[in-house]
Amino acid sequence: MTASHLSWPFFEDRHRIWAERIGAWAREKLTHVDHGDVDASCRELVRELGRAGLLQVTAPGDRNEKLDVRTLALARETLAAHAGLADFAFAMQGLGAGPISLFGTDEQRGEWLPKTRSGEAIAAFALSEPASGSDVASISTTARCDGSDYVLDGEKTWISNGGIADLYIVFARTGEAPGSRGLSAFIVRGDNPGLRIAERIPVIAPHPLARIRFDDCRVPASALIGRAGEGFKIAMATLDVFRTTVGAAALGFARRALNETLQRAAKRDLFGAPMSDLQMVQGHLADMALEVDAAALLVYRAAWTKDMGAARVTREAAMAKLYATEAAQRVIDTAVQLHGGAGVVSGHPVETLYREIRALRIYEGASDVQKIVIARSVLSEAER
Ligand code: COS
Repeated sequence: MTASHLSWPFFEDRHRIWAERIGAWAREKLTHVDHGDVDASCRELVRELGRAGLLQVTAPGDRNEKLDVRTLALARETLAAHAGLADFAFAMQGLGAGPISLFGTDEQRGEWLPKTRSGEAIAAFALSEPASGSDVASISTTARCDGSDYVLDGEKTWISNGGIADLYIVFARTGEAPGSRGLSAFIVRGDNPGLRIAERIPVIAPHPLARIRFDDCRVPASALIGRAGEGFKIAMATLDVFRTTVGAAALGFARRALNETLQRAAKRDLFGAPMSDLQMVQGHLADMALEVDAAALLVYRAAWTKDMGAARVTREAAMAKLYATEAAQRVIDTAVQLHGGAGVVSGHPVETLYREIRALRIYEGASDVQKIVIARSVLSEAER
């Protein structure tokens, strides 16, 4: 697979070394990922990634270090190109631990980050609810202050790693003010009494996913991340960092689809010549390559901007995620088309990609939400 983008000015030598390291690991370890028992596969992938030291980058080692978004994005792009489940396992360690690594106290960081970075603990980010996915401000799970504890009641759904996570970051209403200003973030242990997996949810690209109930779920006040009432901003700022990396995973899927298609176009004869001689096929290949490069530019622009110290990358991250995921869907659909019947056979790489890409246009902010974010940003700039 081409790696020419690594010579772009967004990257430093350490990124090129990192891309080579994670690429070598993926080529060796991801030849076959079992999707029969995704819980077992995910646990094994987290353990293996941890053992190889590759999860160290998912959270900073100490308070003075920062998450490097380019490093995360390169990892997701590479892992996704090999196996969607490996990308998922890596990504969730970062997103799940994100509120702790970005806003946690020294005690919270010390207790959890060494474990998420070594693969010893699996992390989950519990924000969405049956009645509020896109509209975060309307969350109805409550956290009531009771002495020196908080008591959580309510339901979360579409929670990745639900059922296998050792820690859940749970966003709940503490009621300091209506709407977005009355939410808080909590660390809840997977075995905390009152936390129950209500339903495991099977999806088109299998990975651990669940609906979770909280009934009289009591956590100590030390489980609160940041201050009470700051939950919405903690969720949004965490998503600002990790949304770019969703774009990176989509980019990895798209690159793989393009690569599979280039190989097929060169090898398969059609009307007495290689498929790649047909101008109609060339037109498709040109569109695919263009969309891959455009997605890469937006993804690494957003990652670089954050790494350079920008306080907010809300717009850049939204653009990266929106464009890269939508473009990858088009690229993969074309790949399936150019593979003909082979493209829809279960287990074929492009058939797998076709299922893998779909959720990325929905999770961590659906494409429609990204458009709202981008429009608000350009409108507020125009008003200034
Ligand atoms: N970083 C820090 N603060 C942010 C922020 C960000 N990225 N985005 C918004 N805020 C702040 C705002 O500045 C505002 O602060 P003040 O109250 O002090 O003015 C507050 O948060 C509320 O912001 P806003 O009015 O924009 O909130 P809305 O309820 O209108 O919601 C959207 C905004 C729709 C963009 C938001 O709910 C969203 O991103 N939804 C999708 C969530 C998602 O990704 N869900 C999938 C589940 S996660 S897998």
